[in-house]
Amino acid sequence: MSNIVNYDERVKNFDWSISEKELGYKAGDVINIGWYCSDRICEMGKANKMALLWEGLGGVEKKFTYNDIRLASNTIGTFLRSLGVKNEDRVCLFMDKVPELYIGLIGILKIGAIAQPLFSAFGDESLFVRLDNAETTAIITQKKHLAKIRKILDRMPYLKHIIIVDYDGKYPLREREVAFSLEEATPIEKIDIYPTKAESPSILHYTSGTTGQPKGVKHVHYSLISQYLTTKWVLDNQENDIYWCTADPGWVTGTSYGIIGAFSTGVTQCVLDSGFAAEAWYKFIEKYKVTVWYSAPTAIRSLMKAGDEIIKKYDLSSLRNLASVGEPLNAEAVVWSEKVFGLQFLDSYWQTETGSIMISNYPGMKVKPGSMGKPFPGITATIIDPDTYEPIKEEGKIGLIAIKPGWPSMMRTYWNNEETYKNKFKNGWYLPGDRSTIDKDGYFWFIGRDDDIINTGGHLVSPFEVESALLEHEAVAESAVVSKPDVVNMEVVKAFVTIKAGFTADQDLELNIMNFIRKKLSPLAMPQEIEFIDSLPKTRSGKIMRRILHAKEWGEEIGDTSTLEND
Ligand code: 6R9
Repeated sequence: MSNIVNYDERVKNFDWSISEKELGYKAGDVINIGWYCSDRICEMGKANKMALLWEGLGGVEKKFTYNDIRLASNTIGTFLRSLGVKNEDRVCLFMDKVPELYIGLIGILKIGAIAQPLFSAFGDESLFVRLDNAETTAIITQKKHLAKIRKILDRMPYLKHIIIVDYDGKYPLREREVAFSLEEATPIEKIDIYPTKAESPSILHYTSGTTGQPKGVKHVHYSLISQYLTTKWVLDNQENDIYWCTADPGWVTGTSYGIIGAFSTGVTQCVLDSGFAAEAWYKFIEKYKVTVWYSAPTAIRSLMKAGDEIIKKYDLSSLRNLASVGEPLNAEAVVWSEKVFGLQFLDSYWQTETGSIMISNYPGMKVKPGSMGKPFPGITATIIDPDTYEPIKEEGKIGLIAIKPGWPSMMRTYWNNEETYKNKFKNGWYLPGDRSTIDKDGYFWFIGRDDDIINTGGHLVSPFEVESALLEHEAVAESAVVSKPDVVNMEVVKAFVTIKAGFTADQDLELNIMNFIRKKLSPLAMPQEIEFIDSLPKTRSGKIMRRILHAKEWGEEIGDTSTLEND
């Protein structure tokens, strides 16, 4: 039987105290996610249960029991303390999906510091703006990412420690750099876990905004109450499951469900630290006998593209619950997964700010392929009119998704940006910035974002950030960045660029600019196409009208152009 048993019954009788009771937490108690993800599972008699089965490039394997996770996170926490890292200091995790990333996050939380996970493919500029905003004290990284940090080091006086987890002694360490090897360090049996309370900060996740630099989403230790219960009721993790969350902990899914949800429910999880390849993924599922699989539409579409034939080569019969997040999951993908795996992917909707799943499909509830499902028990969600901010009653009408604030894992603010945080609330509702319809049965159907943010393969990219970076290229005079359709990633980045005199708009320049952005920001933010044009469409007040360029890319009606400069 599934953990949720019956969705409608759970909605009727819901109280977050269900989760608090299961976790043995009472209001006012100390609550430390690091402890819940390791020590508590050991105290429940599962010290020798496998917690993490890790596989890296070339098939290298590492295995950690819950006791190993407990000791290793104590060791990392103690090491950070020995450097002088204190509670509420920001400690960035800037690594590929290596075990130190998973265990490091737990160690940071144990000492009451704030974990700041960042996607390791970020270039130096993406890294700098996020570390600078958070005034990060320490960064834990691998030697392969060191050059990016060294490049921006002079601009970061607050960054006191650069901790390298795989230092090999080949080149001398420079100022502020220090080596730490989990394998060589003496395991620490006991650590004084910092007595964090419900509202103590835990994680700072950066997400893209439409205007301005990325925003630091501040979460607190109480978020566990949501993350634990949603993991149980949506992903349905049970005692003997082998769970695979394909997300990178540089993004929120990888922490809320790849670390906190996984370890706090005491499941055995596996991690594949290599890029996407259909056969490698199927092989991984077969090898580890994955039962619960949380992935993303782009990956599912890539698997569909790879064809049904290769699936027959693998025994995937262990799979029993599949879920997806990050971008719209098309109906075809749900129908396809039922055909090839005998299971439908359960779509789930949420965002960095919400910290946990808000709207979802649930084991046992009827899935309408293409719909995101219904609000999680305890979550009041609706759609509201964009002008009046009043709930929409008419069936089929499009409105802004609106959620009643107050669930445990809601962000507490944007770091150093309370004003933008406040703007996310209207008429007593939290607005995630997405549009949807609701059908007569209460199912939500995603329509699109309510801003210019580009969702490429489930990753949000701010057009503003790409435009700012483009302006730093010597040949670029002006630029406008929009999305364009893509079969696998749904959307990719496209840049319209006007160039300065003396440069030639040719393929070499296009490649040169693409590479410039890839290195500076990330491969995700890199435009897949650059179109050189003579002038950008602007309003009479000089604002670039991305809307017109966007409509052109998507073959849509251009709409009202009465404010255009060159009519
Ligand atoms: C968890 C995560 C959040 C944005 C969100 C929305 C889009 C997420 C979706 C979805 C359609 C779904 N999104 N889940 N769109 N269907 N099931 O992805 O967080 O990186 O902050 O992105 O992604 O636009 O507002 P984050």
